[in-house]
Amino acid sequence: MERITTGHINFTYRAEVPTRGPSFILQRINRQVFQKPEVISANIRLAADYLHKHDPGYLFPEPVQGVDGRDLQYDESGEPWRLFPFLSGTYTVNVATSPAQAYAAAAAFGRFNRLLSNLPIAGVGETIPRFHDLAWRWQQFTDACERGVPARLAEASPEISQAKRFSTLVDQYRACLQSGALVKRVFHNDTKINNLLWWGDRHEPACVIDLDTLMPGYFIYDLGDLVRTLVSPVSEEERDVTRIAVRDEYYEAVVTGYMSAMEPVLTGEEIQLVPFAGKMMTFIMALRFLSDFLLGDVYYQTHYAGQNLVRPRNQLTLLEQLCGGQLPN
Ligand code: GN1
Ligand code: MG
Repeated sequence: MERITTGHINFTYRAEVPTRGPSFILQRINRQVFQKPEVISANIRLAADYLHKHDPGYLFPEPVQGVDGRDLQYDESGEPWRLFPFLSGTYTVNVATSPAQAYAAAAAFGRFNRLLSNLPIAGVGETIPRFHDLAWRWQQFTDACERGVPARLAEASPEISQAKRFSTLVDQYRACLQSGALVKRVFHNDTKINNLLWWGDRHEPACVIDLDTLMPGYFIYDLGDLVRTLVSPVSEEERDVTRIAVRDEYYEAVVTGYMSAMEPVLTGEEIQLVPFAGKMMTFIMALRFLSDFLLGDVYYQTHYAGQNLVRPRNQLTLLEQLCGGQLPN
């Protein structure tokens, strides 16, 4: 069994069963993060049934059901595990290498959003409450600034000051919600580029994966995470901030790719908020990584000391560039 370490939350392995043919993706869900894993399963089931009915040809990776008909199995410590079929002939991408690839990725997530846009949200639970609520994440950040590990507060002092300079984005977020411009629909809520599989032969998107945060949300969350992870020539893990940039033609490709699928769904008021999406999601990730560093790495998996400070430093640099080197107004 081989561990796959690109995700920051769950524990994922590729499991080969030589005598049985296909391989599988075996995953232990992180119970600290997903306190109600059954909600994940129920949401995926609801979406799968909806897609089978309305778009039967759409490739949607569902977990394998056990003989008891359940897709979650608990081990003796009460940890939830599940199995996905491994889709052979596919690969993932961590950084976009052409505007055409960025367009295709954004269009694939846009299509996913469109196909689920009429799924009634009433039956869809929240797998992580207030997940992308920027006002709440700001509150968590200010709390972390008060009760964080003292040595870490000192070490991250430049990043803390840098983050505070973007607080007007929180006001803009609150204003967006209060205006009623955003329509709540079912979204993926984790559209980073490596949550998409590509066909190895055609180099086209195969399917969207990592459906743990499939739940009600706003389109700015999904478009914003696409912008955040597709426009820069380096990923959120890059330590050398001089390599971070907003590639204009990629930004254009992300927005047009996403809109090629979602424009018919979005209202005119929502379309006005397109420029806010990337800034909002880049800021929220900077705050979440930085808060986690301050609290002692309690949420995101890290593979070396200081990784949770590298990440917000990276995201704040990207955010500055998304704001054109200016503070947001
Ligand atoms: C986490 O599970 P993974 O690595 O795809 C996180 C996302 C972040 C992302 C940053 C449940 O996603 O919100 O955008 O890391 N998921 C959760 O890389 O917190
Ligand atoms: Mg993932």
